[in-house]
Amino acid sequence: MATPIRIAVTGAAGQIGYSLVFRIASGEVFGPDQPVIMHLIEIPPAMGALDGIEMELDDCAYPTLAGVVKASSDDLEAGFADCNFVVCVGSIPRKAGMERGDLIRINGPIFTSTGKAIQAAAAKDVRVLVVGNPCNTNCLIAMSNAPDVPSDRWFAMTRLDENRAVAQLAQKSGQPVAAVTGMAIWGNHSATQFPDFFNTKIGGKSAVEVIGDDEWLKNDFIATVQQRGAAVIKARGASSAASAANAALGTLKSIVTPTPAGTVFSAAICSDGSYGIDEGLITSFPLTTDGNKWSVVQGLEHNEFAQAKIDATVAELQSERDTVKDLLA
Ligand code: NAX
Repeated sequence: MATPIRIAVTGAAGQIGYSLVFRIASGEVFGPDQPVIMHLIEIPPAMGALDGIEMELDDCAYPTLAGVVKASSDDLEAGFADCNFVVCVGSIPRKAGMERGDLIRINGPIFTSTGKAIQAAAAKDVRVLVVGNPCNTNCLIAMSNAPDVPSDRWFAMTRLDENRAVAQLAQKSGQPVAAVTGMAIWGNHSATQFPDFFNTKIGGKSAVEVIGDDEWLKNDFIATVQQRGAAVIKARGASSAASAANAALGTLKSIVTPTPAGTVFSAAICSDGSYGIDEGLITSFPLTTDGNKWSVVQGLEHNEFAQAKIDATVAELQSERDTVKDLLA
């Protein structure tokens, strides 16, 4: 029997958590022969809800689930103890009238303590995925407060944006989603993100040629992807949850599995300076991995339109970094 992998999920009793923890426990990420121990973390008032989730996990009788650890956000070190993966979902959602800068200042402090506790208690091989918004900058704060954890172990989630973009292109072209390859999100998980359709293929051909409508791609497509979260809230009365959990699962699978030839995946990582983007900024890029070490896909060309989009989203990330300067160690 393999040694269990320990995986912590903060905000485990929230909407995304409720979908995510069951799918991880079921073996969907690490496979049917790899036991997992779930570490569920919540704020003190939600600990009762975690008891219910633990009961339901028991009642799934997953052969892959080797244990459950519950911890309160007041004792993050207990929550992260020996964890190989930490998925940071827990944060305060944006409320009506709140500016993005307010949200950054409210959630930022959660991530200073998260970073410190990860450094103090997690396993030496820990990898961290930040989902809670603003996820790029929250990830930057946590990483900077855990200087002993190598910078290539930190990820912020832009996979939901990638999946949304792939689905839109598949629908517009009338082809299956599997025909869409090379789609990557650049920059911030926000309304400035750039889904790079210029370097995307549909059925092996340039997406621009297959779609044959530059105006749709430059305007409707980008806007639909950027505004999809708001559209889901409007329709459902609640923010994306099942699709967000699915994207978190997809990100975890992509970072532990060698990337199939001819494909890429998106995640925000600590920029290595590729494409002139500030080293150290948590920025979404097209990535590949051998299952252990990721690399940014090199040699992609950006025309003036694409470069302007990338510059704008990077400028937003730089300004978010300035907003939280005092939280960076
Ligand atoms: P919910 O409000 O349903 O759940 C959040 C949970 O986190 C709650 O149960 C709350 O008690 C808990 N929590 C709050 N502070 C905590 C702390 N300090 N430690 C541990 N737990 C804490 O929100 P949900 O819909 O699950 O969304 C969670 C986060 O994901 C939000 O920040 C949201 O903006 C973000 N999202 C990120 C996406 C992405 O693509 N990166 C997409 C979906 C989602 O909007």
